[in-house]
Formats: sequence, C-alpha cells, structure tokens
Amino acid sequence: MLFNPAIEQLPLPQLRKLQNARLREQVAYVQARVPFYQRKFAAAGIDAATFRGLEALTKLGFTKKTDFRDNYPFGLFAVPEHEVARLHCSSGTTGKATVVGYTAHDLEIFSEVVARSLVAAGCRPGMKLQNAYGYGLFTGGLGIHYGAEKLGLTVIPVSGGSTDRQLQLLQDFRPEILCATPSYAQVLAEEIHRRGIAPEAINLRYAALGAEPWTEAIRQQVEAGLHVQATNIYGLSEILGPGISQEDVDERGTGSYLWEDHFYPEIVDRETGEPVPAGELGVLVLSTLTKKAMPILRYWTGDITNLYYDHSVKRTHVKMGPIRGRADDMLIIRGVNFFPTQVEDIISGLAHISPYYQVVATRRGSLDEVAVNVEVAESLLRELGLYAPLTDELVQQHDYLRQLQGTFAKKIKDNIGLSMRVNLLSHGQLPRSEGGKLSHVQDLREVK
Ligand code: DLL
Repeated sequence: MLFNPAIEQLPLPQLRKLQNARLREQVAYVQARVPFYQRKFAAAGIDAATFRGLEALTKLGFTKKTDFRDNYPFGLFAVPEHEVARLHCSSGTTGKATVVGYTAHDLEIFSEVVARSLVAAGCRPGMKLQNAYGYGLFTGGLGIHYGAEKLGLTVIPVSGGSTDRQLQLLQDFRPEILCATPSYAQVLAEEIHRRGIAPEAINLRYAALGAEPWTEAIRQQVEAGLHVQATNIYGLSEILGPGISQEDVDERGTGSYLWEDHFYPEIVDRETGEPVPAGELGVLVLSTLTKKAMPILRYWTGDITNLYYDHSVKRTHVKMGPIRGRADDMLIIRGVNFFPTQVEDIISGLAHISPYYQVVATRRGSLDEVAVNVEVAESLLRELGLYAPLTDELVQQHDYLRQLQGTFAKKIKDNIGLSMRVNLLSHGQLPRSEGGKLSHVQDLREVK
C-alpha cells in the first residue's frame, strides 16, 4: 500500500515539471510578501518575473539558522499573524528558539507527508500507534499525531519519557507501532529486557525512529529488543517537522524517500557551498515548494548526507542516505577530524552505557582537550545501589564503574585515535531540550 500512489510514483520528468512550476510560484510568493527575501533577491539581481526555476535555484544563496534568529519571532512569515494556525519551535538546549508557523493549508500538507511516511514505515489504517515523541513546541509529537490520524490509525499520545507508563501502555493497549527517538527506543528495549517482560506481552511490529542521528548497530539493537522492524524518519522544524523523508520498511538500509513534490533537495559542499557530484556526501539544502506561512528557500540544514535515485524500488522520489553528522558538529581535535557519531558507534558496542552522551571540547593553552560525558544505564546503577547523581569520586570507589570508564576511554583511543576523558553520569544529568534531545557536541574552545 502507498498513501498517495499518484504522487509517490509520479514519473521523474513529471515530478521535475511539478517542482519547477511550484518553485517559480514559491519564488513569486516570497518576493511579494517577505522583506527578508525581497532584500536577498534584490542583492542577487533576481526577479520572480524572469526567474527560470530549478536551473536558476543556486543563484538564490542560502537561508541559514541565523536568519531565523535575526528575524525572531515572526519576521520570516509570509502571511498575517491571524492566518497562522499553529506555532512550533526548534529549540536547542542553548540559544534563542527558532520559531516556525503553519497555515491550515501547511498543516494539511504536514499530515499528508507524515501519513505517507507512516505507510512506508509499515503502518496500515486500523493499527494503533504509541507516540513517544514529545508533545509541545517540538514538532515531533503533534506532527506524527495528526499524520497518524489522517492515515486512520488509533493514536496513543503518551509523549516522551515516563518509561513505566510507556511499558504499561505497550502491554495494555497493544499498539503495533512505536514512534520515538532511537535512543529512547533503546531505553525501552533495555527496560523490557531488564524487567523480563515476555515478547508476547508486547504487540509491536514497527518503529519509526528519528529526530537524531542513529546507526545500523542501533537499528539491530532496537529491532531485537522490541521485536520490530525499525525505519528512519527525518525532518526539521525550519522546513516542516518530521516527515520530510522516510525509509520504507521493505527497503531498510537503502535510504529514506524524500517527498520531492513538497521539498526540493540539494547536496552542497560544506566549504564552498557548490553542488557536489551526484551521490556524494555534503550538506543537505532544502527548499519548500508549497509552504504558505513560512516558505523557506535553500535552507542550509547542516546535516551531512547524500542523495541518489534507486530505480528498482516502490517510489520514484529521491532517496536520502542516513545523516552522517552535522556540518557544524564536526570537530577538529589536535588536527584529527571527527564526528560525535564515531563515539556513538563505540557506545553501541558497550554494555551498561546509555545512548545519552555529549562530547565537550575545551582548550588549555594551545592544547585541545576533549571529554565525553555519558550517562550509565539506569539498571546498572540500581544494581550497584547508587541513587545519588554520579560524581568522579563515586566512580573511583566502584571497581566496575572504574573499569567501564577505562574500557570506554581505551576504545575511543583505539578507534578514533584521540585521547578523551570519559565522565560517567547518572540518567538525566545531561541537559535535554523540550523534544528530549540533547546536543551531542559542545565546542567551548575560543579559537575554532
Ligand atoms: O527533530 C523533527 C523530527 C521529529 C524528525 C520527529 C523526526 C522525528 P528539529 O527539532 O528541528 O526537528 O531538529 C532537526 O534533527 O536538522 C537533524 O540534525 C536532526 N534529525 C532529525 N531527524 C533525524 C534523523 C525534528 N532521522 C534536526 N536522523 C535535523 C538524523 C535527524 N538526524
């Protein structure tokens, strides 16, 4: 089953034609309504009346996160405030929130692409979906919620956290689908194992995981622990929210379909901003083609990935590889480039370490120093009878924790080639944003 076969299987030449027409319309729309784009177009010598569509797109320059901050809160809106039906925010754990707005029409499209995504993830009308993405200003909760309703699912809007309640509902309501961040899905899998909950007690079949980078190793753990088929769902508030791209459950590991009729993707070189050769890695840049409240052209997502067409498959839309990191997350430490996902790969091979970690870079004199702060699995601390927040002193007093710290540091050194200090923490010690995410990198060095 496809949610919208006519569009999802639209032959490429027609899809391009549709994108071209929509892009030209969107360019004319922002030129008439958004001072930020009026200024940008004037500076680049662009006029909607003569704009040639996709082939001229790169002339537009980029829209960046700072443009949202500079126009806080409503400066990028293309409609009067009373036409905005909903507001969301993309809030990091630091800094001013990024505000995004939607008209009723935008919310319809939001639900449509999420419904398409959920079908690709394995959902069928009549199934029940437990939604463990945070409800609130974060786009994950409500975004999935309305798409699931549009598809005809029964939604269990439990929101993030409260592991006891999540597990209770999984057993009592017996949903077939779980939507959660991959790290929270790992926590649930671990708790099910620890509590000895029998596989038959839970009826899950599918999990749509996203909102943060994850790896094949995490997929295997979640699939084995929750007895599901786990797919990737990607999105970002500035462009919409979840549902910009989604992996098909039968094509797991081959990339996520990006819904090209509403979002036009490009991959550019992180240094030069120029398009990279087809299929190569670079920064994902997205343009909205149909948004009314807050149309955004050439948004620099900062997410590193690649795009390719896979002609042997169910849909015609382009596929996006997994997010390999963020352009601004990459750290150069004593000359070595590394992405925090490399630390994540090591974590997924270690018992008793949770997926919650943060890499902190500092500089002492002219020397870079890196610490990895990571939360230990709750179950281990309970076994050790440790209920107070972990401190280095406590870690040194417990042989097992000291060894765990040493093993982790050694693996980092062996695999990444850098010495990093490992700080073990208790669950909840690292700061999370409202969406339950935590930023995996903090670069506190003065000279970058
Ligand atoms: O995280 C929207 C979302 C909600 C997506 C639920 C999927 C599921 P933001 O809070 O604006 O929006 O954060 C967007 O999160 O630029 C990526 O860096 C990261 N991200 C989102 N999905 C994925 C994914 C939501 N599947 C930022 N894989 C994006 C890797 C992801 N990173």
